[in-house]
Amino acid sequence: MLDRFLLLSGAAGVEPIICLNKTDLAPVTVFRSHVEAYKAAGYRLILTSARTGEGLDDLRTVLSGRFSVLAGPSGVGKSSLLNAIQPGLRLKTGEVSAKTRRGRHVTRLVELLPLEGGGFVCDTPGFTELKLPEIPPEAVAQHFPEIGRWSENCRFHDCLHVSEPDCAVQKAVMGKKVPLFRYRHYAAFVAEIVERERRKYL
Ligand SMILES: Nc1nc2c(ncn2[C@@H]2O[C@H](COP(=O)(O)OP(=O)(O)OP(=O)(O)O)[C@@H](O)[C@H]2O)c(=O)[nH]1
Ligand SMILES: [Mg+2]
Ligand SMILES: [Zn+2]
Repeated sequence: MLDRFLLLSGAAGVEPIICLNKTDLAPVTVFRSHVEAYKAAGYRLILTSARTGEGLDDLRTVLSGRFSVLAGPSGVGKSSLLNAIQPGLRLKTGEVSAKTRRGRHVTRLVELLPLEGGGFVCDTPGFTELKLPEIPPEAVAQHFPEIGRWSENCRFHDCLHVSEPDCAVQKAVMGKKVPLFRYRHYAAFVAEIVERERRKYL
């Protein structure tokens, strides 16, 4: 879901900032390698907990003086985070369902909220499904910075880095220079876009 979202924001020209919330619920060791992978790729990433207050100053700083949209699945704590950085907002929040372990779509509207530190932030309803952007499959790699940076050494300039010969990306993946989970998502998105294009002409 996150990698889908990063691809969408990249294609839309919106600067993504990753916010990993509820850090109080898991020991750092559980997410450290993912955090390192995204940071090494060049993404800005902040760790927060609306419960303990961790990272709230960072979040406030990141949001101040610009237009931002807080997006993510239902129940991750988007409204709770905004309440925590600015209690006057009094946004409604809700428990995650014990049965499905998902949020309950508490926020119903996209709201543009003025921030005390300047700027505006949109709280949004959690999404359940994300379509990939309307971009050609060759363009996906440029939105995966740690993958795209190898592609200039591929034999073919329109290499999709999936099964082509002399592919510098596939070599980098084998050499563990690209995190495998990111490459897998990259390859899945390319396949999904190729399939979507194919269906258009059926
Ligand atoms: N332990 C823990 N719980 C949190 C944290 N942030 C939010 N929660 C809880 O997670 C649940 C969902 O929070 P919300 O703020 O309603 O989530 P949301 O992302 O706005 O959800 P939607 O509006 O449905 O998209 C609530 O029970 C919050 O109290 C956190 O940092 N730690
Ligand atoms: Mg909400
Ligand atoms: Zn390649």
